[in-house]
Amino acid sequence: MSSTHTPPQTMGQQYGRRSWAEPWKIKMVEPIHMVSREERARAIEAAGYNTFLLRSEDVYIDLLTDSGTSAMSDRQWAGMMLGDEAYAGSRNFYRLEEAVQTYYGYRYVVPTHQGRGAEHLISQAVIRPGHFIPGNMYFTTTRLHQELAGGTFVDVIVDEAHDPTDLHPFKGNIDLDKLTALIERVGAAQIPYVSLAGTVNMAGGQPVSMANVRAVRELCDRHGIRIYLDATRLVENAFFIQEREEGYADKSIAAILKEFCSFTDGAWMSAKKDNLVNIGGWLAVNDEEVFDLARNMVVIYEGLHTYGGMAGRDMEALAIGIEESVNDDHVASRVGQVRYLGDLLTEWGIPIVQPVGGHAIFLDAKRFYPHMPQDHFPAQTLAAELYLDSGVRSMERGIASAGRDPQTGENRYPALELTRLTIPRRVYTQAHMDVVAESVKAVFDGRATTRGLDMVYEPKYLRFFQARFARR
Ligand code: P61
Repeated sequence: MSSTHTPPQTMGQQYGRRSWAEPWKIKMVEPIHMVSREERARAIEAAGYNTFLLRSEDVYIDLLTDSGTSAMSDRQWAGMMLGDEAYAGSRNFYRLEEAVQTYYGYRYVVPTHQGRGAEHLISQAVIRPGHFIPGNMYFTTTRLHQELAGGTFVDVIVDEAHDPTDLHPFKGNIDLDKLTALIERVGAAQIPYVSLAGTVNMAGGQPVSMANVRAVRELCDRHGIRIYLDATRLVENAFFIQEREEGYADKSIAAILKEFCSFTDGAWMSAKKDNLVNIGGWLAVNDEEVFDLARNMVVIYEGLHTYGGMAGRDMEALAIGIEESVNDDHVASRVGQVRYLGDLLTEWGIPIVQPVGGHAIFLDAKRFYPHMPQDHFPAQTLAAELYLDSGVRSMERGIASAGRDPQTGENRYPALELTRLTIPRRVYTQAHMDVVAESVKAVFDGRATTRGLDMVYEPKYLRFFQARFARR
């Protein structure tokens, strides 16, 4: 890996033209269906106005998530044929282990079936009842695993992250004063690790700067606190560092990724995002004792420590996916496509989280529906309206996702009430983005008469996945 590097330029950039294109061509297609307005109305009502409960057959353009929805490359599909389905010691595991060590730089690797499997292992391995876990904004599954292990999550992200209009280039940064205040209040011994995510999903896919992770490392070193990273979308984070942080323009995504990881003690990964596979995950750490614990626990919850819930062929596709994911051209076009949609919506005056992040456009439902109280689920309503308008499926990221405080049982009222249009990697074209943009515009134009929802069924854990709603 060379230390300096000139990111490749598209034909458009080489000649100063406006055009750009994806760095791939399509070899296989999957038909998608247009559904009529009557069918959509029936489907969303049957789904209790929850887009997680729609059948994908009833969806036209699926922007529910970028998780497990990537198109694999021809090389990955070829790799699927090289699966070594041995129960123990599959050669594909060693390929995966080597890929994680090479590109992320950690010493020990434990495979898991997906991200939350790895969150479970790290949380159970190092959190004890009464512990506090500071982090740069919560993520639903991450926080729940920390709570189930007896910990309390404390948000220490910079204030700018909670303001969808603030243009700070690194809204995922940790606020060092907030972290210091927590250390002084509860004592370093009560903090097993800092939970650092790059990029920050719930904040709108916002990045963390290299300067910030370096400073967090220095602070944690002074207090003997570890840093564990949610590396799920760290490749996209590396792109923003390359683009925005001084001294990184001529460094490759791969070099930036590895440097970032070098400031942390380990990471958990939902490989279903950056790593370009439909299923998979891993936990990687430098500490032998933590590794030993996690490797022992993985056999209880996931599978033997050389497959962790994945088939051999899945691990092969993942090893190849890791390598492909750090390709500069790929990352630039991936974030570029998200930005293309964001720029259209911005031009049309539609309120979205700014700056546009790495994996999704987040519509600001509070400003979309200023007449709607948060208890009427504006972001959930907006997701239902978008589906109704065009069969585009999005996801609520607001009060339903935030859930209840485990101590008081009261609803949490997050500052951000967002509807996420999440772009799968290498799947949709610019024409699909145009359809989405026009649909958002149509829903925006009809916003004044839109009424909210009531929650009529509420599961105990991660309620947003299975909750049901009715029109008010
Ligand atoms: C997503 F509505 N994300 O964004 P797993 N860390 C991070 C994630 O984004 C993540 C996981 C850990 C999903 C799927 C999903 O509330 C939800 O492989 C930053 O999904 O187990 C997953 O990784 C967990 C959607 C998860 C949700 C939780 O769409």
